[in-house]
Amino acid sequence: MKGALPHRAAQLLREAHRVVVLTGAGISAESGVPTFRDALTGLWARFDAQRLATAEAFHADPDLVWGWYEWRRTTVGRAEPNPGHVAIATIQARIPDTTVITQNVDDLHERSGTPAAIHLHGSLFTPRCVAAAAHPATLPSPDDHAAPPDEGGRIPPPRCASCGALVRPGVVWFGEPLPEAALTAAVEAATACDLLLTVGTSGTVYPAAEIPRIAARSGATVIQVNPEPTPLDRIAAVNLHGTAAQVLPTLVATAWAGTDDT
Ligand code: BV8
Repeated sequence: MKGALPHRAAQLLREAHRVVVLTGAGISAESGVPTFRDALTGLWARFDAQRLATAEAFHADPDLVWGWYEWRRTTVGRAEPNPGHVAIATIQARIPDTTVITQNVDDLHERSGTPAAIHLHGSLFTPRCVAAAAHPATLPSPDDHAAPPDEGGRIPPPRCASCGALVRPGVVWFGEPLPEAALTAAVEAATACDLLLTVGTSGTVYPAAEIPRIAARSGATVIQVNPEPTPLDRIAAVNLHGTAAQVLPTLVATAWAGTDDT
C-alpha cells in the first residue's frame, strides 16, 4: 500500500457526508472465518462452493449441506470481530449517515457495533423451514447434535416445529432472489451516497456486485480495500491494496487524526 493513497482516501472519507460500506467475505478473513471459496476443507474440499450453496445441493443431500452450514456457524461462533469490523463501526460513529451493506452471512458486523447491517445474502442465524410459509426455526444448540468435528461432518437438518418440513439455512443460495427489502435499501443507499467504501469482495457475485457500480454511476467516489485486484479496481478512485484489519484502522486514524470528537 503506497504512502500517498491513504491520505487521499482519508481526506475523501473525512469530507464525506453520506457513506456506504459494502463488505464481502474478506472483511471476516482476519477473524479466522474462511472466505466463501476457502470455506471448503475436510469433507467439503472436493466441492465447488457455488454448487454446494444451492437449493438443489440441499435437496440432493440435506445432511451434507446442513453439516457445512453448521460447521461454518460453529466457526463464526468461535470467531471475534477484527480491527477492520471495529474501524467500520468507528466510521458510523463519526459519520451518522453511513450504511453498512454486507454479502456475508456471519454476525461479526453486529458484534462489532454495527447493529443494522443490511444482509444481502441472509444469515447463518436465521434458519427457516423449506415450506412456502418459511416458518422461522430455532437453531439447534450445540448439544442438540454431536458437535461437528473440527473439519465438520454430515448433520441431518432439524424438522420445522410448526409443519414438520426440513429446516434450511437462512441464506440466499445461487439461483435464489435476494431479500427484496434488503436489496431495495442497498440500492437506495448506493444511489444517494457520496462515498462508497468496498472492502473484501471479489465483486463477482450479482446483483450485489452492482452496488459499487450503482454508486459510481450516481456520482459517488469509490474506494476499494482488497489485497488482490478485482473487477472493481477500474471504478475505484483509490485502490488500497492491503487487508481489512490493517488498512481500515489506518484509514480511520488518518482521517480523524488530531480531532478528539468521537
Ligand atoms: C439471483 C450466501 C435471480 C450463501 C452467497 C447477473 C445478475 C443477477 C444474477 C446473476 C448475474 N450473473 C450471474 C448471476 C447468478 C448468480 C451469480 O452472481 N453468479 C456468479 C458466480 C456469476 N447470482 C445469484 O444466483 C443470486 N441470485 O441472481 O437470483 C433470481 C431473481 C428472481 C427469482 C429467482 C432468481 C444469488 C447470489 C447469492 C449467493 N449466495 N452467499 C453462503 O454464504 O453460503 S454469495 C457468496 O459468494 C458470499 O456471500 C460471498 O460474498 C460471495 C463471493 O464469495 P467469496 O469470493 O469468498 O467472497 P468475496 O466475493 O467476498 O471475495 C473475497 C475477497 O476478499 C477476495 O477478493 C479476496 O481478495 C478478499 N480478501 C481476502 N482476505 C482479505 C480480503 N480482503 C480484505 N482483507 C482480507 N484480509
